Amino acid sequence: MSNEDTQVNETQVENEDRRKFFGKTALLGAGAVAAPMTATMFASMAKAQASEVANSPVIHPGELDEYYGFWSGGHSGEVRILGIPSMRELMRIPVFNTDSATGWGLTDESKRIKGDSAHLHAGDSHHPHMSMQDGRYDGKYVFINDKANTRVARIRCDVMKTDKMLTVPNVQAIHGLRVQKVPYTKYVICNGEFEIPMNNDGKSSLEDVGSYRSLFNVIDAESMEVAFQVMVDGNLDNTDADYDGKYFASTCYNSEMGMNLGDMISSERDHVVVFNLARCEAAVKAGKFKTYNGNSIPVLDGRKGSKLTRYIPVPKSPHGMNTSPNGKYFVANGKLSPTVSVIEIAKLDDLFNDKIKPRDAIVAEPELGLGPLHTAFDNKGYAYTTLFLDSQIAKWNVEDAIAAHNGKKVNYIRQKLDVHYQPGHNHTSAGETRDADGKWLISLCKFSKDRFLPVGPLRPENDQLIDISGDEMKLVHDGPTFAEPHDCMIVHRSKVKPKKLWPRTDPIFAETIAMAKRDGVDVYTDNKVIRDGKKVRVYMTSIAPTYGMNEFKVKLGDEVTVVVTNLDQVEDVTHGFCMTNHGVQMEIGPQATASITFTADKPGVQWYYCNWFCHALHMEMRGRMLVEA
Ligand code: CUK
Ligand code: CUA
Repeated sequence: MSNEDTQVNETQVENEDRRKFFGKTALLGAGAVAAPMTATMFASMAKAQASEVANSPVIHPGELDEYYGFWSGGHSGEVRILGIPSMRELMRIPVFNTDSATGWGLTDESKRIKGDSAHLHAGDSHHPHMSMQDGRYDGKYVFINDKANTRVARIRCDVMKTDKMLTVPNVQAIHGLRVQKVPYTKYVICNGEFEIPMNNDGKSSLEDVGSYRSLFNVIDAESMEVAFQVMVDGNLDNTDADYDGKYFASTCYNSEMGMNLGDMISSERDHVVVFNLARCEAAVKAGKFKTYNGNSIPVLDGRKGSKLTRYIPVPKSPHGMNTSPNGKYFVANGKLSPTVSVIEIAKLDDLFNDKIKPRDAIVAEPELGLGPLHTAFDNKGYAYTTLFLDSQIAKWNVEDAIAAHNGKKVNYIRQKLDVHYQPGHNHTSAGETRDADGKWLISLCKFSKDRFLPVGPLRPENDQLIDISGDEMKLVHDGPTFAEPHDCMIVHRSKVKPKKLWPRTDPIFAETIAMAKRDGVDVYTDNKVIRDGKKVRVYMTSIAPTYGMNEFKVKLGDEVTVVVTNLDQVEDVTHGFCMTNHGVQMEIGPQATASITFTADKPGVQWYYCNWFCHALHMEMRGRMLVEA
């Protein structure tokens, strides 16, 4: 018996088992009888199984995923980490929301990070994007916008916690957000979507919509301060950066500056604004800017006719903006137009030097289907565009689309795959970097309808995993998610190196430890109560399964700050601190210090307990706050 025969026979055994299963189902269903399998059918099935092994979404128990997926949590305000391709949710990173499990938004450390917006408990996160070195993820930070409250936050990927947050002045509703890719992420770029009067102080005319402006924002990635802003014509939607460190491009969907739907979509064309980074930086240096609203942020004038920007007309109401990973093209997605507009980045120098007209930078405008919103890329010259209205993803060849634009008779569309349903963003593995590998595509579908068990009028979204390693896209997984992933990105696991324990010198709680020092407390050895007028600071350690302090006494009405330092050195041993009936709870990771402040407004015995299961005696890990009236 030849090797091949053996293989076929083994496959045959497997397939015969499967056939019984399928056969029975089929019989129950439609009374159909399974056709006998031929040797060719077996061989092709074996081949199909082999190719599935090469790019399999199946991650067996105990196995690890190849990629980290960073997911926007939409109006939940958070960011989530998924394993790809299993689509298992690995972690949630609270950002703009308040989180009961970790105490994000409740602890003193998180309030310090949230800064002037610490009192806000809601957010709308859309676009998570990782910092880069030379067009490749560097594993350092993930940045995310908050459309609802005009914020940008930074997540530190060594601990997967938010460490900076900024409310962006002079604008309203930060929407599109990306990072500078080359030479490195010096800047985070983002769009102020909703146009408002400059000096929005209620003193100038609110009716004069001609004075409303939308600004492009350039934020220093390290300091998380606004480096400068650029005033534009029209309002801005999505954005992306090139691979040369020269240009940023944003879509504009309301060049009319309409204040209602009819007016917003009245003209046939809107535009893409291209920003020239070197010229903008030079203008800031030369002091060619104005300031508004009483702050000192340089605002450059990039309206039509400016040297800093160029306006490329495209069919009306474009939405997504995506740079191809070979660095050649910006793709603006049509939304109301069935087309996408392909801008050749190499032509932008000539455009800025007035050697060509804006529309000359467009090298293709392929018609893909209804409602193109976002485009992702592989490493083989293919683009994948979500069609919101058609509920499909169109796979198309970029160079063929350019050839067609030049009059050649070629079909640039390779395949349309049904997705379920109404996709917004999509994303390929490492597809927004030079490392695009053409293995996986995610389609973030806004509606799941019939794809899952019904759970009431509110349904989950459906994040679908598609294998793009072969010639044809293959849908391999339906993933229900809660409100509402707008965007995601997929990072190879080799790029991310999270810590197992907190460094005791971590800046996230450095101020808390400094406070302890001022109180003469060593948080690693001491368990002490410090009274400071009506303020009481309670310092305690924790080591499974006990706190360093079993009881402490305060007076009714005291402002109590509890500082817990987790001395456990075993990875994954996180403790919690919960004061019953006070809305007080937080996470204390191994070797971390965390603090929370509340008013002791209930007399008598108030138990505190550990709410992260840490030990066989976890239930016993508790103590009493004795509140004297
Ligand atoms: S947006 Cu939501 S589907 Cu905020 Cu990037 Cu396009
Ligand atoms: Cu410590 Cu549970």
